[in-house]
Amino acid sequence: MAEETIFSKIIRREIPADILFQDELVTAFRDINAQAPTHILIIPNHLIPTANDIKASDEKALGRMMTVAAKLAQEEGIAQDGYRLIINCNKHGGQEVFHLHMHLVGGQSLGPMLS
Ligand code: IU
Repeated sequence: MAEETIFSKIIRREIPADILFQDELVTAFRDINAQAPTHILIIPNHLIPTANDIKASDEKALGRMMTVAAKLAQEEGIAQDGYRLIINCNKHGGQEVFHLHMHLVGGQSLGPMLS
């Protein structure tokens, strides 16, 4: 069994976070260390540690993450100009929290890559 992270506590609302969306599959909340005017994390409610651990049975939650990203981009007013969706994996990807999460980043021009 993989170790829970602080994100599980956010999902269960045991610690505060600025939650923008939650349903039975996913939770979305503002990143505490925003790198752009909009910086939201979208995560599955069940623990998937890294992209390496994704299984076919996770497809419904992963699909919902994409749908929620598109909805939140509209709500944030960044859809037209554009944004970036990022999933970091392990050391070379710069992953720090081992509960799979997708960053929705926008509200400014991001350049060729987010470092
Ligand atoms: P990474 O992809 O694992 O590097 O990103 C982790 C992100 O989680 C990072 O942007 C943190 O600012 C963010 N975060 C958060 O929003 N709330 C928390 O309690 C913790 C990390 I710990």
